[in-house]
Amino acid sequence: MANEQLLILIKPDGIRRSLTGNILDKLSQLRMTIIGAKVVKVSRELAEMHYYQLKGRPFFDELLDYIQGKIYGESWNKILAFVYQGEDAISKTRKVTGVTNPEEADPISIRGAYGRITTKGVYENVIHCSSDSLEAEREIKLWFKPQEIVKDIYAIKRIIVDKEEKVVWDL
Ligand code: IDP
Ligand code: MG
Repeated sequence: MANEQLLILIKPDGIRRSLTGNILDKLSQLRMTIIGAKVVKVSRELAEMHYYQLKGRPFFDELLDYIQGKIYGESWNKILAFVYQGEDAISKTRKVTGVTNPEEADPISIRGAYGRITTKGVYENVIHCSSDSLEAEREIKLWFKPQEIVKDIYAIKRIIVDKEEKVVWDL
């Protein structure tokens, strides 16, 4: 079994419907540890980079509006971002999360219990989690700076910007 880390996002619908506690409770059953956590206002640029593989799909623009909370109004542009670590963390989290389509997800999974499809066809599936370790690395480096994570998980480098030293991911 591998010790893995992954990115987990509680999407704007999860926050709006006050599901944070319920979701974290289900995740805590997996005995992973949190090594990074923050609230993020999602820019269009960040949304596009996060979902770059889905560019060109018919639901892409709606997906960007959804992950930025725009479909609920400007004040709902916030998500909670976590880096979790644990043995086989990715497959365990994917299982408790459930499949992408909330109507097809196991009813006791997070998406099955709390997700829905809106009348406009948006999958409100309340949570994102990385699907494999390569995706996890790309996503964690996109959402978090090295100093926002309490463990050394990927290589870093020190650079000088405006005469000040900065620690960044060594991509
Ligand atoms: P995942 O979140 O289960 O890994 P992906 O295929 O990576 O699923 O898709 C990313 C996100 O894009 C989904 O969580 C969902 O929000 C949205 N999405 C994917 N497929 C569809 C679709 O067919 N209709 C509407 N939204 C979709
Ligand atoms: Mg995915």
